[in-house]
Amino acid sequence: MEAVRYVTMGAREADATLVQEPSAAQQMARQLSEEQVAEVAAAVNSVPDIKEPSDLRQVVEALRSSKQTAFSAEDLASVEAGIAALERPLDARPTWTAQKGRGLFFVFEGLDRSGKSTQSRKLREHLQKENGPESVKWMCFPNRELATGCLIDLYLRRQIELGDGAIHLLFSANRWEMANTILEELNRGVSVVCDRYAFSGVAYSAAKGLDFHWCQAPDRGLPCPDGVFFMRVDPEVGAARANFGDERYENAEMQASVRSEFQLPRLHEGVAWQVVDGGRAIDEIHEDICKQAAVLGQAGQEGDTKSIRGLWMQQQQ
Ligand code: Z5A
Ligand code: MG
Repeated sequence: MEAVRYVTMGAREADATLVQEPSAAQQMARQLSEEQVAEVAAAVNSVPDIKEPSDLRQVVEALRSSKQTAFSAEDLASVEAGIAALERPLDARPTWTAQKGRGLFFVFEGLDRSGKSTQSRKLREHLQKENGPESVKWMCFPNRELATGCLIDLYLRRQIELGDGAIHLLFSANRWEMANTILEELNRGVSVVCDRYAFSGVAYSAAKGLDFHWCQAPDRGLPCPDGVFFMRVDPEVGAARANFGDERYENAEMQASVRSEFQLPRLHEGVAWQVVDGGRAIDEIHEDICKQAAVLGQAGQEGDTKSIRGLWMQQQQ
């Protein structure tokens, strides 16, 4: 497999009219000292690349047997719980039971700086106005607050090194750790608006040269969203937006490969995939998304209950 070159394009000037919330990455970065980061790097950088989900346990063992202080025994146990979800064969993956009146599950996907965070937060506000402040939960992947997410965060900021297989599986474990929470929220009538999901997982790893089907396997069976808004922007548009170039994959070459992977029909099979022109004004895009969300919310009702399928479970292996 050809190694990916990480050529940073450099951050462009921020749009002063649009206020950026500090990213979860920045929040997580403040919690670990330089010494702690160095200890984690020393422990995991020597782990060989990984082929099977169970191999990911080597990362946990490397951390457990080192003198690092960033991750507690409890943190490492939670990483192992995420790994256990990936190890399950397909016929042992959970089936999701939907309750009557459940909330809706919307996901935003797209290239870097395509406006996912902006638009997902605006959809949350819109749904809150329509149905009440407690009616929506916003989340994002990677969830950098989880222990798996902390490792992912360190990797994305180039503080630690992990093989392409290992990091792919960690991203998936990070989602499995949240799968029951997503279900619980939906079944208590709360809609979930999510910034990136398994589609990013496959698109970014396949773009590095990993096998597409291998990349899909760990995420199969996760709750399938009711709708995915894919924010389509020209590469130059994303690269010109604030802070582009700060993280590992933010370079023109990688973005072009990710764009091709996102377009593969297999990624959208069985998924309500909506392509949104993300090059327009923020409010215009938002209006469009609100209309589409209303239509998607009506689709697929079985009697009174809208079922929740397992992602990519209908596909041929
Ligand atoms: N990754 C992976 O490899 N595997 C996985 O399984 C997952 C992720 C889940 C971190 O993601 C990385 O992890 C990512 C993929 C990989 N690759 N990289 N690098 P992240 O979601 O945490 O990345 P981020 O830091 O939030 O950036 P982003 O998501 O790429 O940006 P965005 O959310 O799409 O854009 P935004 O923050 O809404 O907008 C960016 C700027 O543009 C901001 O200043 C806005 O105010 C402005 N903006 C937004 N919309 C517009 C319009 N319409 N006009 C003008 N300006 C706008
Ligand atoms: Mg974002």
